[in-house]
Amino acid sequence: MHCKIIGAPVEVGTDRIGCALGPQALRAAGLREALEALGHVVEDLGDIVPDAPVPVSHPNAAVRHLPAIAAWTAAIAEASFRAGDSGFPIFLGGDHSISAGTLAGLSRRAAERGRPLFVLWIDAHPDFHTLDTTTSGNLHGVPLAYACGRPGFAGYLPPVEALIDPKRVCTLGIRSVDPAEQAALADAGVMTCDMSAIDRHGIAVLIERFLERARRENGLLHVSLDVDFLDPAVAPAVGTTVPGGATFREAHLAMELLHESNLVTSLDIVELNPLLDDQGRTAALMVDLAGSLFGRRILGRAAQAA
Ligand SMILES: [Mn+2]
Repeated sequence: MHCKIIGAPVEVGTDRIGCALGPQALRAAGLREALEALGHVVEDLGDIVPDAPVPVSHPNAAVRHLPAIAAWTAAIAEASFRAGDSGFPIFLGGDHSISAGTLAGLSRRAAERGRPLFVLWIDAHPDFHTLDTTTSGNLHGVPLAYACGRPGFAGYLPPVEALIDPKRVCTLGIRSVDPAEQAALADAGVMTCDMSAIDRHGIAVLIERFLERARRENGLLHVSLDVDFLDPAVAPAVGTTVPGGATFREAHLAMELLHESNLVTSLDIVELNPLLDDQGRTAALMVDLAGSLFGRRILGRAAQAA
C-alpha cells in the first residue's frame, strides 16, 4: 500500500486549544514507522494550509469560527480530492471539522471514479448537526450532516460537488446524541450503531453487516475515527470525553475486521488533543489502531486458530 499522510491542524471547530497539535503528536508517536514496519510505502505530504478566511456570519449567533472553518473545508476538500487519485490517504486532525473537507473531496473523487463512497463514522457523537440546529456552535459537530447534504449549509460552507448518500453511512459507537440530530439521522436513513447495539450484538456483527453492503455495491470506504469512540479510561486525550466508550479490544477488533475486508480506501484520525494526553499514551494508542487497520496481527496469520 502507498500511504499518504496529510496533516490538517484544525482546532477552531472546538471550544479549546490543543487539537492543532494532533498531526505532530501522531507523527511523533511513530505513525510512519508503524506503517513502514508493516511493509507499506509512506509519503508524508505535510500539513494543509488554508487560504485567508472570508468574513461571513450566520443567523444562529451560537455558530463559532465559521469563516475559518469555511476556509479549512475548501482547502482540505481540494487536498483530499487530489490525494484520492491513488494510494491510501490518511488525514491527521485536527478536530472532526476536518471531515467536512475530507468527505467532500473524497466523494467528489469517488464520483469521478464511478464508485459509491461509503462512510464508517466511528465516534461517540454522530456530528449530524446543521448550522441551524447546533447549540454549542462548535462546528466539529456538523461535518457529516454537511457532506450528506442536510439543509442550511449553502452560502456558508463550500458547496459539496458530490453529496454522500446518508444510506451509505454507518455511525458506530454513538452514545451522545442531541434530539435534533436524532430526528435528522432517522430522517436521512443513516445506519446507527450505538454503544448499546455494540453491547448487545458485539462490534464484529455490526461492522460485518455494513461491510457487506459496501462490498455488494463495489464501494470505496472511508473510515473517520474520532478518539472519543474509545472509553476515556484508555484514551484520555480528547476534549469531548463521554463515559461508556469502546474498549481497547473492541477498537482493535474493529480495525482488524476493516483490514481483512480490503474495502477501506482512506482514513481520518481526529480529535486527538495532545495537551490532554497522559504521557503520549493516547497518541500511541491511535498509532497502534492504525497499525491494526493496516494489517498488524497479534500472531502471524498462519499461527492463528481458524
Ligand atoms: Mn466526532
